[in-house]
Amino acid sequence: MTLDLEVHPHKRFNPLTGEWVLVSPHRTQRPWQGKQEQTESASRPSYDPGCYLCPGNQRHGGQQNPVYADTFVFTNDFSALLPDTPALVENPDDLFRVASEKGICKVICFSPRHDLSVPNMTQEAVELVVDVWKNEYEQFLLNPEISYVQIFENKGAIMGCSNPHPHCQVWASSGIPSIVALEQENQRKYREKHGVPMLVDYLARELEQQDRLIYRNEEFVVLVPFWAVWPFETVILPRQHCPSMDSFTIGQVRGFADAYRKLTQAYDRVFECEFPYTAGIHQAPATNAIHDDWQLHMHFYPPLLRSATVRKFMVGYEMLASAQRDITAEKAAGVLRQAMSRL
Ligand code: H2U
Ligand code: ZN
Repeated sequence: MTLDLEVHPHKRFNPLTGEWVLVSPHRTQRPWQGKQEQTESASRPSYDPGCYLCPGNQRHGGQQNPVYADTFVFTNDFSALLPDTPALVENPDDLFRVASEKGICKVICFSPRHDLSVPNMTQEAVELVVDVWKNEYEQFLLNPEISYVQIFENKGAIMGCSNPHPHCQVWASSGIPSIVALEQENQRKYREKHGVPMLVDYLARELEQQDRLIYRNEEFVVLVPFWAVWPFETVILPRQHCPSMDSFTIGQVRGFADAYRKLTQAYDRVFECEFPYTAGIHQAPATNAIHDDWQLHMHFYPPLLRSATVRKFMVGYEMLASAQRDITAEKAAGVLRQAMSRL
């Protein structure tokens, strides 16, 4: 008997992180009597007087938002990283190690409209968001205190999003965060061994195999990674080698915005709800060194599994032993392609 990836339990390797995920395709049949999530009400006012992100409103810190017309960027009033943290000579203690970390945290409002989210914003409006991301990355590139810029979006209360007003966060830090450092080291090793950036090779192979592809335009491809952990996890990958956003052409800004919109539109169709996720861009450190090992990409980690109200829990085996998934990446890609065809 040969191993059938659609039938038999198996492990898949994530070359970016060096971790394995256990895939158990036979397990989706099990009954579910556990937690049902609340579905979020889709109808919201276009302006909410109680929202701290709406134009003209006051934030918790006492600051007042301008009456902005498209995007709006401000320094997070409750920043996790601060620019003036004192330096520390790292002690050599293997058990109680401490390091200083400086940084700047910002919030980016995508639109003045409280009721919108990326899938129902216009292409032009999402392009402005991508332009802001590019601009933020470029500004931090000039700041010698900053090494890495993490752009991320928490969408939906289930993912810890504090407010439905469309927004994302930027945390720029003096150090390289752990997951990014891991991806960096694995991309470095891959290019050293094969002479080509890992994700450039990977996309070429996915374009040949086709079974995990969801969407493509001239500049970007959306797919379910072979090693996906979350049920409907996806990644947006550039077709060209592109370590970071500062080199984005107008065509890439347009293509990235299009891929981001189409993917989130398809997500909303899967269970006919506002599909929650955490998404974020991984890219080269914001320093002037050459980062040719890097290929920029955007991860989407949505928690829903069976319906708008039943999520995947990362508990038990996942917390103690290894990540695990029930539906295969290929099945998930099929569902997402189906949803994409209904747009
Ligand atoms: P999340 O929805 O992803 O939590 O992002 C909202 C951020 O907005 C959060 O980090 C900040 C919170 O600190 N915030 C302000 O900066 N000012 C406010 O008045 C409220 C929330
Ligand atoms: Zn609002």
